[in-house]
Amino acid sequence: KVKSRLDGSNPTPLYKQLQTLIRQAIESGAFKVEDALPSERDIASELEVSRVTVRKAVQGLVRDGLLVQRHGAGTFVASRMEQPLSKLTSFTEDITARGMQPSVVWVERATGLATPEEAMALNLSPGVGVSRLHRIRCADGKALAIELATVPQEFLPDPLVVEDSLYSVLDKSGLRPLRALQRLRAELLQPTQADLLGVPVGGPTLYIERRSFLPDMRPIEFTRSHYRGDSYDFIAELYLDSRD
Ligand code: 16G
Repeated sequence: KVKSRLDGSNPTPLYKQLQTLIRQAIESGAFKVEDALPSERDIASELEVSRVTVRKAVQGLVRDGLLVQRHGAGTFVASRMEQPLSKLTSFTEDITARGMQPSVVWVERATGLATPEEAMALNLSPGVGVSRLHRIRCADGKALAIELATVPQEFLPDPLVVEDSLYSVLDKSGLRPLRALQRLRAELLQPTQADLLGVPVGGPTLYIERRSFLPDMRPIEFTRSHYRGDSYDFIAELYLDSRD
């Protein structure tokens, strides 16, 4: 029984122990996406802890994006984001399409000289000027990804003109990417990244690299992103090759 697993003599605060229990219940599938959590009062009496403890635990998990609170309805297990892999859309478009509010926290917005990796990815000579946009991408205030976009300075002379959406700025100059190559791999969050996303160090992340091209095939963007592994599902539709 759950009760025996909250331990007042344990140096870990009770609300943290409760958070661990709820996380485990979600991970094990005992609580599923969109399931309602029992009421604060029921959890408190079931586990013999104060309602203050329950509230504190729940509030922390809401901040982490694991639970959502709906006024008058209660607390629910948050659904994960589903992101199609085959559409060349921008973060701003993806989030807006879900009825959420995108926002940006800037880490850095500056020009510099292309690193060997960037030069290779963008097919530039090493040392050519680039604009870099390093930012945290959020939806309804929750940090979902860290993104470092590198664009040849030729196409984006002043990175400060990008206030929220890179693609809308490029679009206005007739530079909307038409095609992209994307690579995904699993990584563990490093301390700085975990800090920026506000999640525990060593948590899962999907590292995504996107190279985008203009209609004339010139590379326009090399973007390295870390998406929260606990919040994102990337989905794709597959077809059998036609064999005629
Ligand atoms: C997405 C793209 C990123 C692009 C950004 C533009 C992935 C993995 N990455 O985050 O390459 O730079 O959208 O979004 O999908 P924005 O127009 O909102 O700045």
